[in-house]
Amino acid sequence: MSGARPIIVGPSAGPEAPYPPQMEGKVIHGFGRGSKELGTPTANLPVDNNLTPWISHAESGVYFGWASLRLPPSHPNRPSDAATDSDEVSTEFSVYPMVMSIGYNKFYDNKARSAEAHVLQEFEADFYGVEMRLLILGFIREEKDYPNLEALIEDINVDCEVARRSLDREGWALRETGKGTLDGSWLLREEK
Ligand code: ADP
Ligand code: RBF
Ligand code: MG
Repeated sequence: MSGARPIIVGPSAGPEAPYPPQMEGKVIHGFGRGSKELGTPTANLPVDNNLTPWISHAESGVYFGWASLRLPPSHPNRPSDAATDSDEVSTEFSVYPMVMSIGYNKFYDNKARSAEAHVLQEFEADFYGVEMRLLILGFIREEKDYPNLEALIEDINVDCEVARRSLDREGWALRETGKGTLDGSWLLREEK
């Protein structure tokens, strides 16, 4: 047992320095270990120390924040009012809460660092290759090793709940959604 964990993290007024770092890229295939079967699929982004210098010295662990996806018109979960250009390319990002893991997946003893985000929303289809942006607002816990898969899943489920509750406060909401004060304009910017 890992003992009781806080159900909310970060000050209620909103994220504190050094947050928010950000990263973006096209969703790649991960290790295919079936996080989806565990109930928490994770959209993996390439880790590039040149594009995101902060990541090389970020603590390995679980982070949370807002994600945006530029879902193509063919994707079943694309908002119906989203615009497309003449080539049927999506020009709009949609925003979702997310929880993510940055690290070596101690449980699996990976040699390369990975960054993978579980978007807190159900999707009816995969979105490999889609552009994803992550605005990282806070740290939940350090990366751990586990005696078994069930213990890892249990902690991941708590992480999702902590992320949801922590983001569900005015100081952590995005101005763009009309609910908060945080600047999330980068998540929606339309440059290609
Ligand atoms: P992989 O090892 O290739 O990353 P996963 O089992 O982690 O495989 O599944 C990840 C894929 O599942 C993502 O790339 C995305 O296309 C899809 N997916 C569906 N729902 C979600 C979600 N809520 N959050 C993240 N990815 C999701
Ligand atoms: N892997 C670990 O080895 N240790 C962890 O503490 C850990 N925490 C995670 C927390 C969250 C919210 C998520 C989405 C993943 C986490 N992982 C962790 C990564 C997990 O091992 C990985 O998603 C699966 O191995 C599939 O690649
Ligand atoms: Mg994954």
